[in-house]
Amino acid sequence: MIGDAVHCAPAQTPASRSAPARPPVPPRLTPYGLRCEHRRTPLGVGEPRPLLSWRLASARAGDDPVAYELEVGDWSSGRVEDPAAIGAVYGGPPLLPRTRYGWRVTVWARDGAAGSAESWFETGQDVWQASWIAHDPAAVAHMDPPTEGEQALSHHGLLPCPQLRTSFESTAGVTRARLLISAKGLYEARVNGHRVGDAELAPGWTDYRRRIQYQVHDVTPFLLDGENVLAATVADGWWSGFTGFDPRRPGYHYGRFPELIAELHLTFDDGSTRVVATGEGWRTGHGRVRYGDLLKGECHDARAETPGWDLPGFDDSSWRPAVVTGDDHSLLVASRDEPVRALGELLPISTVLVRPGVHLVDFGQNIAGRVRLAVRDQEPGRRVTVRHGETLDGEDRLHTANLRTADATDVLITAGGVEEVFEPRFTYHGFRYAEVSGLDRLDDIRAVVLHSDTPWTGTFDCSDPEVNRLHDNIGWGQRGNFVSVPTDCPQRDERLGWLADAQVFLPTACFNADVSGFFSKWMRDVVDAQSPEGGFSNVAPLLSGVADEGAPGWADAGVLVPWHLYRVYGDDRFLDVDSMVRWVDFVARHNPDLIWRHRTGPHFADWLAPGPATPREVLATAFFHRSAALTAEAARVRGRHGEAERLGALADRVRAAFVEAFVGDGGLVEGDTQTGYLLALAFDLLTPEQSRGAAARLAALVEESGPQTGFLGVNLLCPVLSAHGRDDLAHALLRRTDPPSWLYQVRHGATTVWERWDGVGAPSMNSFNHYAFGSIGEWLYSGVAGIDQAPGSVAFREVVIRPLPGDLSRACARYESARGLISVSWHNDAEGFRLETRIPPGATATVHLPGGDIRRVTSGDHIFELVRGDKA
Ligand code: RAM
Repeated sequence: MIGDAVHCAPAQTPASRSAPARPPVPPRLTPYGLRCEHRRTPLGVGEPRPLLSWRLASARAGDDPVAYELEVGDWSSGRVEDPAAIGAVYGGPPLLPRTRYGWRVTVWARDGAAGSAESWFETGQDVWQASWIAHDPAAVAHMDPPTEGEQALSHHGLLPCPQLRTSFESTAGVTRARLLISAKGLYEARVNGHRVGDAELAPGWTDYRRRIQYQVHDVTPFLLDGENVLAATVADGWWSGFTGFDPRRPGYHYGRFPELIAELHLTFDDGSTRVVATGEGWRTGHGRVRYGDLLKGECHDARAETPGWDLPGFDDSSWRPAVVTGDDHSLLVASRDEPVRALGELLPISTVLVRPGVHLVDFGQNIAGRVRLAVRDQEPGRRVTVRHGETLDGEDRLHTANLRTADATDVLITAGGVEEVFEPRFTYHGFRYAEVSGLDRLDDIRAVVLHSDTPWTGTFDCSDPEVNRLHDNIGWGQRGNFVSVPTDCPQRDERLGWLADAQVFLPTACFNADVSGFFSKWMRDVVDAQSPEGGFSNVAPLLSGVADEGAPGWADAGVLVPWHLYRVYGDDRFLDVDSMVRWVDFVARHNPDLIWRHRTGPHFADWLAPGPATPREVLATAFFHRSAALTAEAARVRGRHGEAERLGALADRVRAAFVEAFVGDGGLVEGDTQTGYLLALAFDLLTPEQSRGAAARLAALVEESGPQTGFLGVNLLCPVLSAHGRDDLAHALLRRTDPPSWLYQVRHGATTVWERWDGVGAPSMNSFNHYAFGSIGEWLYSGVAGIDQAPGSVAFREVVIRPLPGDLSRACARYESARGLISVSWHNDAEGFRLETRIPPGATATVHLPGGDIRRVTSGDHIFELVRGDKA
């Protein structure tokens, strides 16, 4: 008997606030999941001609769209015959600033039936009137003698977090209030005592020397008749705090002290308007946050609390005037991404008193975030310390050697009283364990999960619980490392936007979550970091002290990432052809014989490969070819045919140079390493005959020693093996439990993916939450479950369903693609194979059944059964 199809469970943690609940499948063709610039109902859209997009659903098979109409305010696109469309760029008159636009999309099916859906967005502004303000840092020493608690702390020269406030009179009848706000540093804003918005670590990280994002918040419900207060606390953040591994600060990376800029726009019921802006007249003082730093941690002295400071009636006469630091608005841009948010909470799985007054708490999951705890009935002045670690030394001590100089220590000095709740606001840590000292009793503690809000789009489940745990670990690694920028790791003094890590993990990330907005912002960071000569960097945002000339496979992310985003989301504006061309021309200019030897930056080679080293020029030249070929494709898509031809020809010449220099008889690639073969095969550098030889040699190497790749080959291992007919080997790798392997980590208690295959390395270079090796996640969806798209397809218009069961008995995956839901659920046993799949409207699919049977299907639900054995 073949069992019923199993339906994948929804994602296990609330991974987004910006995602609506999935609607039931409508009986007829209907658009849903409407987005403006890849975000749901965004406030503060900066794009003059925003992209408006939608997904499609229908309960009827073959209920495909033929045309759409977009209406925005009074403008209409008219009926546009385009069966492929899932979005269009606004084409009406210039949009007004700070204005809400309702929009509607109508989609017609083949039989003339129409379905429509509505949404809205609000524009931001280009013209500002506010000034940047700050607490005068020179005055801090005089005004705030260190408290007792601070003296006991080593706080690395970090200063108290300034509170800034202004009050203003208003009348009743505010119909609309919008706060446009940003900071050099981090801000948390308040209106009449209410916390504004739910963004954490806002305004996020960019290279602040080039671009500073602002956010817009709806604060209409908070306005009062009479006196009102607009207030904010600011912290150093990435701007002037400890950032990355170079501890020089302040003033080394970006700035010296935090600054705030804000405009509160009020609209009254009589149509009049008023703006309250940062500038002269603001007051500033300090409160409970004695310092807040991303790496060192945060210290609150609850005795220094200034009750009511964010409410009307507070006497701020002892506060100082805020200093106006400038009027330059040229770097302010509207946010392109959803902010970091608190998107889940974990209760401890164990709390143990390990020494008097010291509790060790295990949250059971390695995350990025922070701890919130309640402190009851304490005398004033008690010091409660929370330290964080990913693993333990022995049974009862945090392992902190891998944090390097990130103290990851939060401190509360209690004020006394019935109950105090402590949660830091301007820091985050990578941890599974917390050590809390200073309390005899610990009964209310949780871990708050923070990450950039990227709506979760993928679920995967199969018959091997260890593979499922691996999939979960990959997802947790994604959450913990998508914190404003895609970071390498969330725990140590690094947390940088390394380009290769992002490049190899991106295809996995795109299945797990809708990362279009997140990467639309980060690609701006990547282009901001491009050198005047055209070189992409190693990290983005750029900061001082990190070699900025990009290495092969790192810098190439400037081409590989936008190309993949275009293919997944169908938005060709990801293809910034100018920046891509400048990159390829840069490499070509410095390497006239087309072997990439010069200007390779710090050439990280195949980073952390356990096996024999892949020759550097093999790696580099393979990436050179890949970047040239994809840039040619991108130019073609954007109608830049001259560039397309020129770079296509260059790519051909690089391929020829590669083969000439590095490929021997039978497809042997110089160095004879797994990554050498993987790159040559995946990047299409070989003739069919050479490919056969190379694939056979790759398979032999994998059989001999398991995975031997570092960061630059790991994402290709299983996809290339299965593309060359060795899904048996790909499965063997997936299920392998000896080191190096993915399940070795799972068997050894991993809850995220480790920096090193075996978790063994110099303590200072041994992160337990590094997603690069988690890039096998893509193949769980595209290989094991079998959801992929055809080579020339964009936004899953031509779906490929090709499950690779191996010896698993079942798997299922659901993927909310840019076009709509794609799902697969299959069972495999001695008696037969049964597959259920859903294809979204507007797509067709090729279904590859085990045994070689290939079927073409329309959109809709389909079931296939292969009966084996006696029943055949
Ligand atoms: C390490 C980072 C990152 C890697 C670079 C080369 O320090 O952790 O993962 O891309 O170096």
